[in-house]
Amino acid sequence: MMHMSFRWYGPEQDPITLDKIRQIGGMEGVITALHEIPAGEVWPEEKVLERKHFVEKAGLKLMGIESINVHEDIKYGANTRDKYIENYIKSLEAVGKCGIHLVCYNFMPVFDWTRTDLAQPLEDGSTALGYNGKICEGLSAEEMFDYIIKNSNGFEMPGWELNRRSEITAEIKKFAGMTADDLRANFKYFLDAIMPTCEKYNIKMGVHPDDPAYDLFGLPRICKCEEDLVKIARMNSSPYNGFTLCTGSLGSNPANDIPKIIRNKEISSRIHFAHVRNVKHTGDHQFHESSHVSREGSLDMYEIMKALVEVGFNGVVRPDHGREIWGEKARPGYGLYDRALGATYLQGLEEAIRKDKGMNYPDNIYSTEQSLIW
Ligand code: DNO
Ligand code: MN
Repeated sequence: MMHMSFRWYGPEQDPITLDKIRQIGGMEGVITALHEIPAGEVWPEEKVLERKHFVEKAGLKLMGIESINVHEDIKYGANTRDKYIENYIKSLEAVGKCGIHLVCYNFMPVFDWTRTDLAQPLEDGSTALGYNGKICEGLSAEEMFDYIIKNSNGFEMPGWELNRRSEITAEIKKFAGMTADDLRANFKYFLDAIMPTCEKYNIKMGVHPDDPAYDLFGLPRICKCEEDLVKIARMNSSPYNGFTLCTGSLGSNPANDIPKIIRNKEISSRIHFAHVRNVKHTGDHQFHESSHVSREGSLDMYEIMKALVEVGFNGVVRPDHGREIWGEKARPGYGLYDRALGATYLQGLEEAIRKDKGMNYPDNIYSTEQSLIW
């Protein structure tokens, strides 16, 4: 069975407390990161251990890291990359020594995910993250910054922090002329360097898809579709080289058939982590996030969960972004309530699918027999 988790930004940065997360039905643990450590710097083992103990004291497990961010020089292939890769390896060692066996990361140049609206009002009175390509794809990145700042209710989107505005044009220019194949070569260089450490410490790496799953600001993107994922799988044959299957990110492009991607034999065995959420397409390069429920979005969550069960995915799963509901003022996409509803809905789907197939479904998530096998 899958193991349900919840993203948590840590004691200083997340207004949601662990005791609340602990009360979500079926919740086994959290996915977290040392967000205060900038990309490129080494994660101290004692800091990781401290976070792990903090989580465990609340009766939860620390089930994985999201993310150890990859320094831009590694993506760019700069001369300095070896130093940053060495630091990345040291961070992996720290995580591994603490008994954490899952790391989610991404290889998107310059940005993490991009949205044009962090609080798009929906008909039911909730708000959700939205994206309108007509706005974003007509603006320069600096103009986009100004647009987001005006429309984000004072919240920041990761990668779009105010203090990055002045450097963003220069960062994008650096990548000008880089092709997707150039970026792939840099990705392979990185994977080849880190895989021996992942094998030694049993750390499964799950690269997160680009979001939205198409090119932006002329930057190369290499994790957008089935073909891209297959290319990544072939870059390094280690089973530790794998994916964070994020249905909402891949699903931002209606051309992506998610159950088919999950069933692809070169991909399925490498799914190390699943982010399961729904999106509603409203036009070409236009969507907003929705509740996790199938009929509220454009993705069939039953088919997605069925595909995950059928390929034997028994790893860590989490609801991804949620709407803001019931008046909650939260970090955009990461409120408590809607993600909690998502987590129980996904468990309901999995339970029904497994029982219907006569597969076992443990009656106690804490029994050692059913605990996560790394
Ligand atoms: C969006 C989120 C991402 C993710 C990072 C991983 O779907 O899951 O922000 O955390 O891209 O590095
Ligand atoms: Mn995701």
